[in-house]
Amino acid sequence: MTTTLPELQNWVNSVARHTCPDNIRWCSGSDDEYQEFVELMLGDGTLTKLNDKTYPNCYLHRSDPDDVARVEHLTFVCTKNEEDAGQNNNWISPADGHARMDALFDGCMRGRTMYVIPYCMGPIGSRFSRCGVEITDSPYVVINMKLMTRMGDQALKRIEKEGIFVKGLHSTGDLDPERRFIMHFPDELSIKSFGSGYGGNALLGKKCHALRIASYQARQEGWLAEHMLIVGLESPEGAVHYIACAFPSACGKTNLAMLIPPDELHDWKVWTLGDDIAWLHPDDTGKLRAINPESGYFGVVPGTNPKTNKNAYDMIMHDAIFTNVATTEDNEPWWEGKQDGKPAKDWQGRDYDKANGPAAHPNSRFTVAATNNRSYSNLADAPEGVPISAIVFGGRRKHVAPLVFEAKSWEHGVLVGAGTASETTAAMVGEVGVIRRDPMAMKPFCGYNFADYWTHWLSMRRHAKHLPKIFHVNWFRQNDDGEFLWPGFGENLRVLRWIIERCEHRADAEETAIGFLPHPADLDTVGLDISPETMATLTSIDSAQWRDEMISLGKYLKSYGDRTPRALLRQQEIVLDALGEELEKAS
Ligand code: OXD
Ligand code: MN
Repeated sequence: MTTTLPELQNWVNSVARHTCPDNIRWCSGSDDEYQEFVELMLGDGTLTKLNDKTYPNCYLHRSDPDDVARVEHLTFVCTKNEEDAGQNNNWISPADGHARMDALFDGCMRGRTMYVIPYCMGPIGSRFSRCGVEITDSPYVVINMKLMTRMGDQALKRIEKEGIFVKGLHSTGDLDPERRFIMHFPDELSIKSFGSGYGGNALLGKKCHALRIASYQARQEGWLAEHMLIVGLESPEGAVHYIACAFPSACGKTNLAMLIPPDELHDWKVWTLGDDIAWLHPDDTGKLRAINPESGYFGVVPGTNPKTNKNAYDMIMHDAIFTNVATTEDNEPWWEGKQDGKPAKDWQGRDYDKANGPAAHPNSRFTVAATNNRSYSNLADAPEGVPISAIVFGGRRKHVAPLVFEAKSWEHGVLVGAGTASETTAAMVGEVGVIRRDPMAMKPFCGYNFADYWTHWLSMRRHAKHLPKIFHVNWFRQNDDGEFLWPGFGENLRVLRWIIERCEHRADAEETAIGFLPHPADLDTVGLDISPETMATLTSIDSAQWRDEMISLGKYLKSYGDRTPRALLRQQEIVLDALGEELEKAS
């Protein structure tokens, strides 16, 4: 198979001349092809079959021990002007970026097969979807892309019709961390990634295309490409609200997207549209509609069990790829928090020894098709997407941030999003548990200057008349003994219920300097073992702490210089003034 599109054919030819593969394989995306690549990898040991009785069609891949997470410090946005990439990105000029990458790619596929993967991010028939082609020398990438995107013949047809596609070039190289870079050329709609075979570094449709390149395009075209899950909540009366939630990596997006209602709310239904990325477009009526550009989940495995996420636990028991988990004596996958079985081999394939640390890598992952999920919504395939009632930001905060609050306006909500901060997790290379600002949970993924990004968010007012309400949640508040104050997981539906009832103007709240907070009685806590004192802590703020928070946010926003939108700084001043008044009244 080749293509009728000269631009694509010429690009493939020129990459082949440069990288010198032994073979070129155009991927059709068929099930037979998936099986063929699985067999190939079983043959060369890059995949092993897991227990076929208990985990049918499940496979384990062990990555290089130095290649286990996204590498933000090696990720670059190559805009013409450095300022356009912003201090939130590493920058190098397009010419230098290409030169550095081209030197790495020179002859790198000798002895290997080059796979050409046409893919579509979003439903094939949707005007909101965008296509790309990834060229890679990794069959592991091909089988993951098959689960994560609409890949193959149908995507190629669309690309040939449209003539526009993102060019993603990837090679695992020699996996030397010293020779590893991920570079984005947004003006050329192209990506070059070398030296890693892991997740977002290698599956170029995900973070590189659907967030970094797409956010850049979205700004030019008046829409938003965001690091958000999309979930539908159906009340017992049958009303469905869709909400989009932006939390940093490994902060529970997958769990929230497929939440199981607690017993007390058993007559509610939860529908999963997506667990990681949302593309939000204004529609003709002035509402924001969301599609999930992905068609699968690449989720963090540790902690998944029937209590935390039964839907995920069940969906990864068949037709799943595991990366860097441990295995049991019976060759089942095993991870910390599984609450069943025990490890025999660790994620590196060594006999398990506690002294070597966790059995499964903390950033070990599953890859599954979204249709494996019991709560999958068919609307994930709807070309027009779903209307969004609320946008929810959140982070992992031990202190300061209450359980939930509502922004007072869109502009204030943009400030709330820009102020998102969270403790770092194992999803990225670096220290874990340090608080860092992660505006809109897009710190690693915004493909241009954050200041321009906030301006763009504020400008959505011009593009959509009926914008959703904006909220902020924090499931991770702790007491002085380090215990979580809120039970989380399925119980989070109680908070989401308040959110949608606020959207319907049915729930009460108290206006404070930072936004509207529920009174404890506004949240349904029936059946929860939670004291009134704890509820009071979760639903109130410490004005002095918030004043510090706002001062530090103001400094952060101003660190982006003249480009920081005045309207955003104005919002920060309004909150700061209101906090000052609150403190004065209290003294
Ligand atoms: C992810 C991430 O893999 O955000 O989704 O790191
Ligand atoms: Mn993510």
